Amino acid sequence: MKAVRIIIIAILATVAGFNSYAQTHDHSKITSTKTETIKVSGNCEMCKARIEKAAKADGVSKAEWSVKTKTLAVTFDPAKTNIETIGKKVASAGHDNEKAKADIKVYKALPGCCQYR
Ligand SMILES: [Cu+2]
Repeated sequence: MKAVRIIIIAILATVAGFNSYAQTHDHSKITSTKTETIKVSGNCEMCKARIEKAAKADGVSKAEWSVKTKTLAVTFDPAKTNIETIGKKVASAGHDNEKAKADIKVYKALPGCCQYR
């Protein structure tokens, strides 16, 4: 019967080990990021800087706009923001995109080289 007792102790120790593992390993605290790409109107390097600056708000870890393809790739925390919000931020800086259009007043205030319409 000694062997049985040892096996039971071994099982209990394993279960206890799992429990403490679960407690120190809270899955709700792990943040996952999402990357999405949207079309954003613009012309030049100045536009690039403006678009990326506008997109980099709370929850956005990476924003990169391409002058060549006119696409903005954003990496963000879906718990903090979403692509619609990011699109609105970019539009409020003067750049039309898939999610929102820039206000005419904001657009007219852009430097001449940046006016894409
Ligand atoms: Cu520009």
